[in-house]
Amino acid sequence: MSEGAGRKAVEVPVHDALIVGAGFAGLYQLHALRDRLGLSAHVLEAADGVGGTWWWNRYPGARCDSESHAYAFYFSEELLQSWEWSERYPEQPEILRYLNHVADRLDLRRDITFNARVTSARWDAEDNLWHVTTADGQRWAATWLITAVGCLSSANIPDIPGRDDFAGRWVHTGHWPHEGVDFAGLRVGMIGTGSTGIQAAPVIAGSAAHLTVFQRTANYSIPARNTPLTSAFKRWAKENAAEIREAMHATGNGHPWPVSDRSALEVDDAEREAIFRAAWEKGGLRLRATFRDILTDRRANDTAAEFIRARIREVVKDPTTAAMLTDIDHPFATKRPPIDTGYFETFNRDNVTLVDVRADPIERITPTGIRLKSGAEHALDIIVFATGFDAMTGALLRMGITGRDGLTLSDAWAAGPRTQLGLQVAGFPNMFTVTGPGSPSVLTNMPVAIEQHVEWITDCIAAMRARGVATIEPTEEACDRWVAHVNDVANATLMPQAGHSWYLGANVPGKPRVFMPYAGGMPAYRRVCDEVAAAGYEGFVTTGARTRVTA
Ligand code: N01
Repeated sequence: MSEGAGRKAVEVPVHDALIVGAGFAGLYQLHALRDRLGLSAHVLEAADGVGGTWWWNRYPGARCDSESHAYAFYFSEELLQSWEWSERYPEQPEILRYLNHVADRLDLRRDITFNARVTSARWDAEDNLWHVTTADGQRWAATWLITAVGCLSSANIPDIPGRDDFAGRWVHTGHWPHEGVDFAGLRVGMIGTGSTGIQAAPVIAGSAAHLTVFQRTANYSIPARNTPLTSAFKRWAKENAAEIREAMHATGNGHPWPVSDRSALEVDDAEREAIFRAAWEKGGLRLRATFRDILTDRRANDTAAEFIRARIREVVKDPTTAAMLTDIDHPFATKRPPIDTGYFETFNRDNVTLVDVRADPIERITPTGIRLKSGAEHALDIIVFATGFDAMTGALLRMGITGRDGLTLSDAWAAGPRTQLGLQVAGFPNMFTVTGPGSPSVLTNMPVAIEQHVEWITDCIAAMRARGVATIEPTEEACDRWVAHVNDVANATLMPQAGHSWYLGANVPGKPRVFMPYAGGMPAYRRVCDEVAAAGYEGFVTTGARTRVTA
């Protein structure tokens, strides 16, 4: 490939667009730019296959909490009709097969370089190009840089003293060994009781000699009630794809069911109980949608929280363990609510122990296990860190991004992420962040948020090219306004009340505490994005005439 006329010589492949990441977001972004706009677009992917989060998270029990018929691309009738999910919630290997199917059907692999971890991306204002370097020293350049790195892809491995002295093995769920881990005969310690730990514990307990779960914060969880899909349901989903898409676009969280418009406080106790019970029996995330005010009114939330605590007490036989599991310090769904298959039942097994490390914190990892502050020792052969991610900003900050006038993304975000619509950052021309901080992303069924972002970005690039624009970036004022709005919207909910939440960055020591996702829901967000574009990209500045790049 060569640079365009009038450019200074650069001995690197020059593309119109470089996309970082080959998960849902990167795959669709490549297709949209290459096949709709006819651009030279290329994906750099750190892993050796497509799949993003589903390539990395292979821990036992890994399964999505969106229902499979909604956890898919809806932009392509051909993709919808050519794929069939087998279960109500798709398991990690099946999602990986789906994304490989997408890559094959859309012929995407030829424009993806695997094993290419981006270590630096630097904006050069002289040639209006992003200069990108990968870990192997290879260099790349492009007019547009689109990060599609996922919100939950940078593992959070707590720096517990003594970790490296442990004589056994330790693994993080987000970097699960591809060959799997055989727990047979082993004493396993698992740290973390978020969505991941709650999915993994029952499966690990099934084969380990003993599982010790180290719980810092007790968590709500709702039975998933996973089941194979019937052929009638599969047929219904295919025949009604347009209606399902419409339903997903109509709800704040992008799932294909409506949120009730009733208050939990306007019905009597018996009716409320019956509604919660029906949602509990149905399983999954719908319990959050039973009443409109569960996330906005503490008294309404308490009714749901108490309902779930009562179910946990019914399941867990040992009263001390039940007390630890129900001693939950935050309102329901203010942290991402897990769904499970037999999580609370797991604590009735003889080979499972729950340890409260809020009451008695982990002091250190010793060569033979974990020692608590009280001096209690837990002998272990293997430690599983189900400790989550440096969410939403971690993967972006690790890429070594430097924008205009040497401004690094780390400096620009020193006090927390600042974006316009979660899409662009002031000082970083022509860089887009798919499902970036400040967008609904993790508060939604992700493919819905991803499709909207990819389409907005694609339309924006098309508009800039049509106008002969060289660069586009948001103004500082627009970013300030959006960050203030994101905060206002979050503060109108109960979500900031969950002290340890990764939504707030509070799970990573030293990370600024800022509520990162946009809690106003997809329809409102989509409307704002559309209005901004219709107003000629209000809040963004564009510069100069664009020099055309030929790949
Ligand atoms: O991570 P988490 P996750 N000492 O951050 C604990 C998505 N997801 O991987 O709460 C002791 O939620 C931490 O304790 P605390 C979903 O969006 C989806 O489970 O900070 N404990 C917490 O218990 C989800 O929300 C699916 O006090 C420590 C746990 O580790 C997101 O990914 C499945 C600790 C981390 O929980 C992340 O979930 C899986 C320490 N030093 C994941 N550090 C589905 O779709 C952390 N913890 C179903």
